[in-house]
Amino acid sequence: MVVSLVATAFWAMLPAYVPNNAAVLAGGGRPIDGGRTWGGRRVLGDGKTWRGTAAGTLAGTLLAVVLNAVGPAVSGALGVSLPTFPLAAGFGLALGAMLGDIGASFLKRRSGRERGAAFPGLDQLDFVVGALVLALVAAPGWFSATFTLPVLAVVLVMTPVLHVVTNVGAYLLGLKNEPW
Ligand code: CTP
Ligand code: K
Ligand code: MG
Repeated sequence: MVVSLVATAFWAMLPAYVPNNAAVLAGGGRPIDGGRTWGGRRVLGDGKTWRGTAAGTLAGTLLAVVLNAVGPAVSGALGVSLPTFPLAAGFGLALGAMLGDIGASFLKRRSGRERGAAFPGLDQLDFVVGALVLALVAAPGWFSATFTLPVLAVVLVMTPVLHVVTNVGAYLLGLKNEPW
């Protein structure tokens, strides 16, 4: 029961977990805000680029396709029934994760935080909220069948933990400038 809940939550959120990490690897080039400022501060900052956003969205969407291919084998091995992703669901999770992160940068700049500054709470959940909202809009039937209340609860507890672990890991590997 618990194994099945955690496995389902993790699997269903994988297309939302990967985009931020793909963006770190692929980031660079033109910032989305084109350098524009608002109220004396950057709208988003140099940390939100077109390339990173496109790469992250593509990576998450492609991962959903791969998960669909290997899902039956993994489901069988674990003895649980893992969700499959309609294309709209994978794309919604991936793009939503990127948009949530971009929205958080917008709020960080408005509150005077420079690029790379931490915003505890927001940093760990921005992309989850974005991913869930866009998945709900893009694939409402799939969303309600997959994200039952217990699965949602596991997602909200598990994601911040995974986020901290992966970001500290990326920092230690020299891939990220800050451990958050
Ligand atoms: N990145 C990107 N495009 C995005 C998200 C991330 O290019 N949409 C890349 C950038 O190189 C960024 C790095 O991934 O610097 C780390 O992402 P993140 O921690 O989200 O950005 P920060 O640089 O910390 O900027 P912010 O304070 O705005 O979050
Ligand atoms: K971030
Ligand atoms: Mg950061």
